Amino acid sequence: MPDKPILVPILGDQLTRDLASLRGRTKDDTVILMMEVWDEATYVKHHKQKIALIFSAMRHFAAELEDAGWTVDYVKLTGKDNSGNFTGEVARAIERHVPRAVHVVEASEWRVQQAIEEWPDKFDCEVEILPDDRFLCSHSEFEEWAEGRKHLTMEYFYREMRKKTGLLMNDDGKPVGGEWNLDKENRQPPKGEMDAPERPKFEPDEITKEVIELVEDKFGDHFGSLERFEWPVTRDEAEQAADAFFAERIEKFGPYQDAMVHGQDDLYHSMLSTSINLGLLDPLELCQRAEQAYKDGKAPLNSVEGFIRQIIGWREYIRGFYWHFMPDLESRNALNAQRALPEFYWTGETDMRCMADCIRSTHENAHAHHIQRLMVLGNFSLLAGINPRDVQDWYLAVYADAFDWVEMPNVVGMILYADGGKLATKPYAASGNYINKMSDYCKECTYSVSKKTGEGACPFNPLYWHFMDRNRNRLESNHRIGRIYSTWDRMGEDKQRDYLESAEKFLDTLTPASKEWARYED
Ligand code: FAD
Ligand code: DLZ
Ligand code: SF4
Repeated sequence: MPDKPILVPILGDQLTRDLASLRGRTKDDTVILMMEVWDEATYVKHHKQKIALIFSAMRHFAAELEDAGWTVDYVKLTGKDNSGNFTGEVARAIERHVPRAVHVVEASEWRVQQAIEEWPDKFDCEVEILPDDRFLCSHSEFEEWAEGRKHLTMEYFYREMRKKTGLLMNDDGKPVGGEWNLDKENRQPPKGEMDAPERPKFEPDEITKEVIELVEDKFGDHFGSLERFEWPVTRDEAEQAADAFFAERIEKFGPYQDAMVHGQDDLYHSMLSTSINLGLLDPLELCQRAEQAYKDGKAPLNSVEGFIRQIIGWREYIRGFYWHFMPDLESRNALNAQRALPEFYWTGETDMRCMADCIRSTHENAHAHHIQRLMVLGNFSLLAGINPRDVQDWYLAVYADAFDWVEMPNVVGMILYADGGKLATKPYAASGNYINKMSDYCKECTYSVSKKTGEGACPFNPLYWHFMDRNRNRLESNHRIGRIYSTWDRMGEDKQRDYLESAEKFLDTLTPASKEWARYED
């Protein structure tokens, strides 16, 4: 080990060779510290695949660094005297290595960053906290953009990011194709048998197998199955996954972005979020590859623009939004939603075929695609008035790509409108019609999507009006939604009563989930 080195802690979602804290460092003067810690693995009861993915990717990354000649001090979960948290492990590493300074890249999550900010006072050596420049928009750039704006509309942020990166921009400063956003071309319902090619699946190697055993042993009661662990766990594998997406699926990614098909879990989605979030893939490089696919005539503009928008638009915006509104965001509940999360979110036991299929995919793959998260699971959570804390815990626990910074704005802002309309201009509320139009779920469902009320009616139908009615005071003045109340008023009292009673009857059947699914007891 080097004498008085620089200690570089690398967190589980910082698995990038070009990380700011490694850039410019020399191998003979640096000790890299990586820590598997109990507190991170248990602050919610993460899906088993999520823990296995993070530990396996961390172990592979440490091995790659060592092969490249770096000194890595890797603390395993079961390592002797593991203190169970980042601060405790950095303290122990300082004792072991007596570094002259600690260089760490800021955490992506508020909770962890709070702990890191205490390090300069806690430790008897210099601590330098570096910005995470893997994101394209810095905290100060986002603040500058947000300053003085009443609405933080993603679309305007996205245009700035297009200009900044030059992606899909003409020399005259106008967007390629003349329009910034081609979303209206990206809403095709599924057509017949969808022929989406299978994404590459990665067989667990020895490192992953060992981690899977560890997870079964220590976290056996967490939600999720480990039977199909197929995630890329190294940069090489993640690149193979990206290659396959750009070669085989990006062409139809755009048009079928919002489509849902029973049992077809990936469709044309990239399935790259875990690799991007862990740092195995660079978001800008992916967007440049997408742009190249367009230039080479291999993918249409609506697919490429749609993909780029998700990354430099939504992903960057969501991260900026999180830091702008934290820590208050976590406790926002603008619609005063108080219902407990229903048990079926964990068991999948429901007759609603759409919900059951999304929960099955979540259980099997630690993944569901965006429109399933938004318009099925999210829409139900909104309409049923489930409290934002329970919903946040669920989404944070069950998806392999879930980190506070990205899960929370999507849940609190996008699906629940619990931020009072800071992120979305209106709630994404929809009746069964939407799901029927965009999926093949309804045709074999126990419920009838065309039935509006009473026995056998699709629950989304009465729940939609129940939601509108109970939130009238909060939503009526919203010009994007106000017209809906004229339809409601024209229905007449009998019909309205039918809707409200049907909804109440359905809500009464929901069994609240035990809190132990999501969290350990204190
Ligand atoms: P694709 O459909 O191929 O999209 C490409 C990429 O765009 C994704 O990999 C992702 O990096 C980015 N992206 C797309 N939409 C969003 C978005 N709304 N916010 C941020 N990035 C986006 N994504 C996460 O990475 N982690 C989460 O914890 C997470 N929680 C979500 C919770 C809810 C309620 C909703 C509605 C969405 C959430 N998303 C989250 C966003 C999105 O659903 C996933 O990024 C996407 O499903 C991942 O699959 P994919 O890689 O195939 O994405
Ligand atoms: C999610 C997670 C888990 C399960 N375990 C670890 C871990 O043991 N060590 C680690 O460095 N990171 C882990 N993570 C990710 C962290 O919870 C957190 O999301 C990141 O540090 C970013 O703040
Ligand atoms: Fe879902 Fe309703 Fe369709 Fe059944 S009928 S699949 S509950 S939208």
